[in-house]
Amino acid sequence: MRNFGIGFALAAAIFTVVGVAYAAIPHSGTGVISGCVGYITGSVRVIDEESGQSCRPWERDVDWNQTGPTGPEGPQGDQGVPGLDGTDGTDGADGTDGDDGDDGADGAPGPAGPAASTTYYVATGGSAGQDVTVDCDAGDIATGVGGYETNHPIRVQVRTAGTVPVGFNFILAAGESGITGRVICLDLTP
Ligand SMILES: [Ca+2]
Repeated sequence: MRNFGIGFALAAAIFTVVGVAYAAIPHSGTGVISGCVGYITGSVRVIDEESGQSCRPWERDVDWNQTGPTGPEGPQGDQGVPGLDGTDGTDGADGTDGDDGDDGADGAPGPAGPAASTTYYVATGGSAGQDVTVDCDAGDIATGVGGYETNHPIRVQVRTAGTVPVGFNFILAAGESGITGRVICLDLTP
């Protein structure tokens, strides 16, 4: 029984040491795994440097990092597929008025107007026992006058529209019984 108790205690102590060593490799602060390489034998062993272990005189130190250095940048990937069209933007504000344009070129000459009228006609009027008014048609111009009465001289007065002569009044003289007046009209409104 006594030997069994000693053996159990020894096993427990070894387990404790192994547990501590396992917990300290790699180094809890740096993550470095420390080891030693025999100069002659080339044998490698890992040590718990954090708990104070060190290489022996016939060994040299060697360390490994758990995490290696960052690798080189990888090659560029393939181009992605085109994205979807965006939504239409909102209308912009109205612009300011532009400058006035240059004057346009002169227009073509207009068509020739109607030939001046050279047509005349005679307007006639007459009545027994009273004065007579004879006018040209509306828009025409009175250019001359004529008339007759059998036994008496004829008295006439020009009639105007503004400054335009348009007809004549034929006025009975004493003793006259009737009168016929004639006006020569320039036909401006054929
Ligand atoms: Ca006329």
